[in-house]
Amino acid sequence: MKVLCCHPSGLMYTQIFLRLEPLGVELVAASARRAGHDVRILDLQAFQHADYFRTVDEWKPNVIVFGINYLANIPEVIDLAKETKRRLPDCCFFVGGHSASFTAQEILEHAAGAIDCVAKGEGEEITPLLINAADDRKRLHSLPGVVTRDGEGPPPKLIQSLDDLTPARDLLPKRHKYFIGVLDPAASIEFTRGCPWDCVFCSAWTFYGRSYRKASPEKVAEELQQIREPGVFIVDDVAFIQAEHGLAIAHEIEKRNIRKKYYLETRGDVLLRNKEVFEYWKRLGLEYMFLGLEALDEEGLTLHRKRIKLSTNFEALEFARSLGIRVAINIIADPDWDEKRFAVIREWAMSVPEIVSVSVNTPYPGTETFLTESGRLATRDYRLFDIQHAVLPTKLPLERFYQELVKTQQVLNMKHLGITALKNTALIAARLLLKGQTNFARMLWKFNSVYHPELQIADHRRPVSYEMRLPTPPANGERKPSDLFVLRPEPARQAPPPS
Ligand code: B12
Ligand code: SF4
Repeated sequence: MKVLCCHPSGLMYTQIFLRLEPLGVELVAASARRAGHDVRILDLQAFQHADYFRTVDEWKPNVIVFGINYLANIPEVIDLAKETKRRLPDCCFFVGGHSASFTAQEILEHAAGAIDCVAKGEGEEITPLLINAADDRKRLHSLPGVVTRDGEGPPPKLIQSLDDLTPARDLLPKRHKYFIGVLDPAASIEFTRGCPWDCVFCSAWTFYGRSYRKASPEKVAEELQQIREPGVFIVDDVAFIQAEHGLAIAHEIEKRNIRKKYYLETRGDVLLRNKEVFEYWKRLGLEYMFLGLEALDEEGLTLHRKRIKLSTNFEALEFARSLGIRVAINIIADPDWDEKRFAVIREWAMSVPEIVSVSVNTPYPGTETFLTESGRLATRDYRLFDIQHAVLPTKLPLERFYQELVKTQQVLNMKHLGITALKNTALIAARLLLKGQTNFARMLWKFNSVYHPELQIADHRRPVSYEMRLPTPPANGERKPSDLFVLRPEPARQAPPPS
């Protein structure tokens, strides 16, 4: 069978700061290829819709799979499915991925028959079974995790091992398009899957049922050895939770003399607990680190259930500085912030050397806040659920809120493009341009054309074709966090609760 594996377009964030290879779609493609199919990948972060339809018209795939990790991409994929079925009525159109798993029923309803099924959970083992059922679509909803308009199969299962499959990086065209800041070009890699914490605004832990799994250090090192890009983005939610795993990977890398520059995301408490791991990784090429600080007060941290003290976060920043690692941090802006609150954040952010970004508190399906806050939603337009728009009522008039938000983002962006920074930045940009890498240089002057209060407001005024479904109250009136889980590991595979 001819199988086309796709990732939808990039959101606001990817137009400026980074664009990364779609690892999940590459794994799905690898499993289809291993099953003997003729597979192509098309990533709409790097291609246009016109390219997609050209492939559909000319290559005529039997099966198209889309990975939807981001809610904001749901309307785009539904519209693509409808047009695909108009051009190629016999083709099977399957959808999976993080956000699709939390919204399977409603996606199928909106698509009105254009999407044959949504597969919840991990794609590696289910994909070949989906493709096999393409000739007899009535069988689809008997498969684990698969939802069709006719019914739903048994619950999805965790895959046996993270070592079993390598992402089909070789099938991804235009690899030079993927970058994060000065790591241009950059590939991505996964060391572990899942997160043992349970922050109320996050769906990473609910998707994996609070499980935590590791790839073997040998497999990781083998993959790194095959990666051609000099920069590597480690996609783990929280890197190096278990020191021995981080150290074992580091040993393998050193043994094989692999030289790369790395970016990772972790938590302040993990950084402080496993200092030796981060020191080792600094020596191996760890350049950038993202710390999800989220709030600058104890009350905010408690509300987000970050399970960390403010003082720990600040101590972690000190430690990262002492290592000479460039740190990016995120603060969650609440829709009830006023001018004063934004000003406090700007002042603080200007006083620290880190790269600070601000996102907007967004309750989305799969999170606990979606259950508690969705009654207050000011919009149910999926496209606005990208944590850059306000979907809850703002205390300030919406225009004022966006003016403050964008002003804050602008100030923080300029902070890194100040005179000295600009000089260094220009040198880096020139070096990359000489190598033919233009992503970083382009990003430098694009900010104002993407982040603008009027553009944000205009996004709210677009006609809405598909509206997000609100959660239904539980049958017995009681809700447990595990009701949110997509994957439900046996207790033995669940991660121990964080201390
Ligand atoms: C790496 C990452 C990124 C990377 C992007 C990677 C990429 N190009 O896809 C970067 C840093 C760019 C990023 C940015 C953003 N991210 Co992000 N990101 C992640 C993260 C940490 C891991 C994703 C990943 O690569 N995992 C590893 C791969 C192997 O897994 P996977 O992609 O999920 O694929 C598996 C399954 O989903 C499934 N699958 C996937 N596709 C398909 C298709 C079919 C047919 C089937 C059957 C199965 C299937 O099988 C795969 C293998 O098991 C997740 C959290 C998480 N743990 O999932 C958040 C997450 C997906 N991101 C999130 C958010 C909010 C964002 C941003 C909007 C943030 C922002 N500041 O703007 C932006 C949007 C960027 C955009 N796409 O335009 C949210 C999603 C929220 C939502 N519901 O929409 C998540 C869940 C994090 C969270 N805290 O809740 N992100
Ligand atoms: S620690 Fe990070 S990945 Fe884990 S639940 Fe909290 S925000 Fe999500």
